[in-house]
Amino acid sequence: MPSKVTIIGCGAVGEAIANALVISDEITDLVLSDVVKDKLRGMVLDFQHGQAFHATRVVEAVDWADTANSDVVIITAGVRQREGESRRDLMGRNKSIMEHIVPPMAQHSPNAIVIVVANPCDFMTQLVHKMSGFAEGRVFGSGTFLDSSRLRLELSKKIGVAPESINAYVLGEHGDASVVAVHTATVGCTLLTELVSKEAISESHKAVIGAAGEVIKLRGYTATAIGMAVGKIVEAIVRDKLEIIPLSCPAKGRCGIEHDIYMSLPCIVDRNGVRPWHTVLPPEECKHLQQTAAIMHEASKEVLG
Ligand code: 6V0
Repeated sequence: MPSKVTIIGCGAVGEAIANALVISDEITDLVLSDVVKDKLRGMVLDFQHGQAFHATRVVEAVDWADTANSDVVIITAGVRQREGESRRDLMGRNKSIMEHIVPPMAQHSPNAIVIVVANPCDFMTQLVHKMSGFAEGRVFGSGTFLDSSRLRLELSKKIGVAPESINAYVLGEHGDASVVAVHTATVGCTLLTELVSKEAISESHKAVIGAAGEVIKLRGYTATAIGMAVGKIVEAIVRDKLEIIPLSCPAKGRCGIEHDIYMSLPCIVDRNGVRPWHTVLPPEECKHLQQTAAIMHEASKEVLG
């Protein structure tokens, strides 16, 4: 199936996603777009020089017309955290970048599925959805898919099994107020809570919350793992996989959440985008998500009014 993907914002994260997509060979056309044109041209040439090793045609977007009729648009344009900054600190700066991007993107690719990666991911996703006017399931954020991968890694170190064998979700905010779905997590067919203590899970969760900060302190930015995560989301779309992934989506009405906010909850992903996946959590975890939702709703007033 032909599939055209556009990445808007080709800094560290955009390039990591492009790499993941090209190596997976799942898409036919990849359009890279950025406001820094010389650097973009250099990146596109670098990808084209590897054209003999993969089937994806990589081109640069000279203008918005080059992005026209994309099946998937990935938005990573935006400033990133500096050491000590939280994701929410980026809110105002990245809102103005979205205001430049979303109207022409929506005009040129009215049927696209849009994946928002720019931070703060949940707030930017809600903003992009509102500005685009697209149907709900067609705009979502990468959310806590990456956080869940980080959690599986941390737990795998404690338990001594591969992260792939751990079915554990981080939900809620992609940020400091995330929530681990502890009671439904499994390792093989054993409940996680049978294998490790609540303290050990909470220690792993702490490591997840601190993970981005640790990488930023050491190398200045995070990009590689989010690149892989978004590559997997695109694969689930183009292969119509019906895969369940925690992604940033409208939360109102799920798990007792009453606020009109976006946060990560399990979604089912196919070629039409995402749909909520029936999720039953114990009351204390629902309560935790509801509390996070209330805090996020307050914070969202800065971008959503
Ligand atoms: P970067 O390397 O500074 O790249 C950002 C790119 O966006 C630059 O190349 C800019 O030129 C470009 N850009 C800015 N404005 C526009 C515009 N109007 N149109 C097109 N391009 C534009 O940052 P990096 O790639 O490291 O991070 C990008 C965003 O992703 C930041 O907001 C990060 O915080 C966020 N991340 C989100 C993650 C997640 O899990 N959701 C993970 C890592 C980073």
